[in-house]
Amino acid sequence: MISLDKITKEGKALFLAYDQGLEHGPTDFTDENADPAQIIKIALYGEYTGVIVHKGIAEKYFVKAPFGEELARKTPIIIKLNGKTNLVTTGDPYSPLLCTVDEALALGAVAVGYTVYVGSEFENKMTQEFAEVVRDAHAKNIPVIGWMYPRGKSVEGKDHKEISAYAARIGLELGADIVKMQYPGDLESLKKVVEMAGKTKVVVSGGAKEEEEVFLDTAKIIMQSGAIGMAVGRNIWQSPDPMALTKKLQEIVFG
Ligand code: FBP
Repeated sequence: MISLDKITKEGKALFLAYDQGLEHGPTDFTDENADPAQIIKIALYGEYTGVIVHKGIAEKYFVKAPFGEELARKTPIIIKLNGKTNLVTTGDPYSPLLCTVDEALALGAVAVGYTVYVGSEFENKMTQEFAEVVRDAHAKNIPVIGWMYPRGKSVEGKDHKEISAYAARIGLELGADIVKMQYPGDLESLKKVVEMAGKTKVVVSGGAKEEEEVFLDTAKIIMQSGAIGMAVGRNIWQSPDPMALTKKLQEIVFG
């Protein structure tokens, strides 16, 4: 078994996701959060168990950290190995591999991530790349987090609650150590996701910004499901007070 010690605390995980600059672009950002250095500060002082970035940010803001490499590196870095923009809106999604496990390791990553769009016509290509990432990372004792997101024409209009459980299972079958899942909408469906993931741990993404109370209520449900935590981005760094919200979330996740 690959150890998750470097990206968990007492078996629980709270990751700060900041790969949206590639995935969504400037529409997600304000003056307060467009600067990656601000996000690193939230991750560091908020004691996140990992911060998720693409290689460019890892290189320019961690290796050459604006406020000291040593300090920045105290937050475990999880490098997202594949990604795509949202500018191409035709056809099914494919997220190409953009960074190797070795490159990620050289940039200080302690874990790597990869998105599989389950149900996409390019699913086979992504499961194959994912399998290669798992092979490579596990040979180097690095945990792999699979973003297992149902997406594409074949799954449009279908019951995503069930497909999410299938997607989590695919993560287990392919060797993911953690699967990062979107909240399927209710506790029972999420429990099914956790059950299907088996010994692969589950973290749940935050999604688009919501009212703080709604977001925290969902976090409580997530922690009742057997998931080990959350990988949240916009709900934190788009908050008017990311540190105060982080504190509330810490209490829910780590109890
Ligand atoms: P959020 O908490 O901001 O939703 O981040 C989670 C995440 O999975 C990111 O890692 C990723 O960039 C984004 O959501 C993908 O969003 P989309 O649903 O648009 O593909």
